[in-house]
Amino acid sequence: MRLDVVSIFPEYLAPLDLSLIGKARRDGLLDLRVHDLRDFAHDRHRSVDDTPYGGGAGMVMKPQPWAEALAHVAGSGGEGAPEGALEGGAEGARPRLIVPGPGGVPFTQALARELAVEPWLAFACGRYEGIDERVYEYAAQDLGLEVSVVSLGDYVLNGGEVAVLAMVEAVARLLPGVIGNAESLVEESHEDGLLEYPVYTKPSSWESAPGVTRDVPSVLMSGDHARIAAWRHQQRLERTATRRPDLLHASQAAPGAPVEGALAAFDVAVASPADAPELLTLGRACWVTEGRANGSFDIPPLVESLQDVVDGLSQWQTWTVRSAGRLVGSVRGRRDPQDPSTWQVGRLMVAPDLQGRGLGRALLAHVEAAAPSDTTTCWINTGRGSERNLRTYRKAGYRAVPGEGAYPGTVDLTKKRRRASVDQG
Ligand code: JCQ
Repeated sequence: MRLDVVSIFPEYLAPLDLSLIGKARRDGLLDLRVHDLRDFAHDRHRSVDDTPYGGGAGMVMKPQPWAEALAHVAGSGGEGAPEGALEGGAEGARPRLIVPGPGGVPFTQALARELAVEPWLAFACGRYEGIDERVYEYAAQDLGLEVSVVSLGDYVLNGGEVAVLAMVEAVARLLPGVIGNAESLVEESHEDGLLEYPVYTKPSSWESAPGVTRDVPSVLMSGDHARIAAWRHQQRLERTATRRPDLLHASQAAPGAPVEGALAAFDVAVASPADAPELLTLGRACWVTEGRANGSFDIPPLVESLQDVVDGLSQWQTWTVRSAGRLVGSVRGRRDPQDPSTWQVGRLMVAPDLQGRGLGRALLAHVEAAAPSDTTTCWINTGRGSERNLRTYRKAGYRAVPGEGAYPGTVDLTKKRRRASVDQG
């Protein structure tokens, strides 16, 4: 992935040389380039700010240095990128522009996942009272960039640099290979809408002061894995209720998507790598029917490995549907890496014993509702012989694309999205 950062304090970004992010850069997984905005200010004092029209406190960042800096970054797609660092295809490539600011859309784990599948991101660090509004128009209209103002939270910083450090770390750690141990991405807060349970390590009895011992909760020493799982889940619920009651509302559990009628009786959550084994198993159970209907069992969900499922979770936004803890359905969506205007839907599955109750249709609506507002098309693929799926998709407004689908023996179906709103601050 390529990352460009423009700032008047390039030294502020020095921490990105450290730790796992620094290693990812040295390993060639991250091509991170920091630019000094003042290099694009040509007056004697290299000034980047001026007083606001209309009056008011403070200073505003001038349009000209920003326009030149962004044009310089956006026009540098072809050069210097190590092999594979810019998967988007060098020449016509354009970065997605992120401008940290208190007036932006919230930065969430879901947005981090969305950004992690982009080949190229550029960050513009504002200061003072902000950047002249015409810079945003210029970046979008003249440079052809998708511009998103993004907020870390409801507080004010002196500039965007610290926000960029946080966003780059949250995005880069999702890239394959940046965190060596894929297990580290398992069971994390904000992946399924609940805060994490408390953790303990040795010693089991710790003398925190002379004569004062603090013990690890005995359930964790019991070796009873079912009891441990139940205790941890209870801890997560209690913590979430105390610290983040806002997360307990259903609409927050699966960001961006209302839970459709048929799903109301089920628990819908964002999938985490901990769900991978069950997803693999449910996929096998569901796609055997497809294999039979299409005369071939050589189809991805039937032949993929557990690792493939884990990898899929970092490339796609995946949702799980559970009934009393049992995984009974799933679906996933992502921006088409080849065509960012398309929202790809995949692995739509419902446990065989619960099919025919509208769950599949509801899951389809759920993943469609999570499509980024700037995507114009929903895309799905199924076997030519999968008549039941084809009927469901037709009913949902999908039409077959003439010719062979993405895989031999399959058909692609697309549906135009109704444009909701534009997510620019
Ligand atoms: C980010 N929450 C707060 C400060 C101006 C774009 O112009 C400006 C940007 C900043 C930095 O961002 C924040 C922030 N998330 O303050 C001033």
